[in-house]
Amino acid sequence: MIRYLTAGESHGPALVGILDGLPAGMEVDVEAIQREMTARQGGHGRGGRMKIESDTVEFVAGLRGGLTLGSPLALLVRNRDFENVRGLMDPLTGSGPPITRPRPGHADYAGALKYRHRDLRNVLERASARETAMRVALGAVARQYLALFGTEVVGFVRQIGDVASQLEIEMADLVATAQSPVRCPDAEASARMVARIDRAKTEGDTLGGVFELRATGMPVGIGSNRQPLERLDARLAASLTSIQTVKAVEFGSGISSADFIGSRSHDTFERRGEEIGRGSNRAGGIEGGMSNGEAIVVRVKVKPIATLMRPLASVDLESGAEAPAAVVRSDVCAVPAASVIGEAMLCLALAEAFSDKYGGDSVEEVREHFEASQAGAARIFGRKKPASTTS
Ligand code: EPS
Repeated sequence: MIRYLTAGESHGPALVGILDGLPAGMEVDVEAIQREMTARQGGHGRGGRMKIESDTVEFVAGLRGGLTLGSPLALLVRNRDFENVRGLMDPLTGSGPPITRPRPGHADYAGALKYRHRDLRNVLERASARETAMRVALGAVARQYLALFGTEVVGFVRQIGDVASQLEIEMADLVATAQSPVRCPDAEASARMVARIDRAKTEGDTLGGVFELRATGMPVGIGSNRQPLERLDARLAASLTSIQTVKAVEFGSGISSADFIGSRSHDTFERRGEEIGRGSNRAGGIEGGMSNGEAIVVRVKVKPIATLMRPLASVDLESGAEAPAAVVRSDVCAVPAASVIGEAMLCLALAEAFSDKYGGDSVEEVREHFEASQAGAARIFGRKKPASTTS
């Protein structure tokens, strides 16, 4: 069983992550993890913090000579900004003037009441999306685990504010995505998104948007219909909505399928030689809470960041008087970064679900489970593997 935990405050000494349940003998490519960490830091619309940080992952347990030991993997990412704010955030001596005016849309208000914090900094430090640097590191390891068994995850930005790209997801090119300042492979839309972010910045406002994720090569039958929360779509939705600012996820043509009649909603079966294929992939690769062998396609909707340079109306929790919300350093738009985090969270959730079915103590053992299961299905259904319409 793969599981993980993270800890760390935005301006504390470091972010910490533990990834438990990976098999022994897996080669970890640290440079590949680093590339994803760097991608998360980028994107037009980021604020001043990313000029301070240079997120670097350090392994402190579970790895020897670049191979997993089968023991928990422990990772560390230091916050460079900690040295600049040591007086404020030192674990033993940190203190400072309290923040008391909650930002609408942020964790500030609910967190203050929940934990009985008089200083909103005690809430926002953990709520901050800074924590996602560790998620990306953990997700990058999960991606390497999935890749051993043929699953690949890609993501790109589909929309920023009211500027959308109509690009087909199958056409989303990895190189073009990486080259775009907003991780949108549609060059024309990408330029308009950059201009839209610049305008929002001038106006002291922020922007949300939409990113899209696609996982190919997932074998049939990952997830389960046995219990409600074992369903793969439930697990992926939980993982993706756990990302700060995410407000909605859609599998395949999920939202528009509510408008269709049944005969136009479902993906027909057809014979393709010895294999069984599908006429379309409106289900987004998941039926009955299980992967069906098609590409898993998820669209994720992100609200605008809650910290506005022209702050919204709020109430000072100390004095009780109406006052504008607190203004702290933030980003204008973090949708490009969110798409990198989304890939990581999809990898983590898929790796968890994959290991529930095929898990083992060593990579060899997982491979034996995986290959035996594939061979068993081929024997029973007389075909090698399902044909895919979308990969
Ligand atoms: C972030 C770090 C944060 C913010 C941003 C994302 O750093 P700081 O608060 O020091 O500027 O830039 O977080 C938020 C938008 C938020 O609401 O907390 C990061 O590492 O991604």
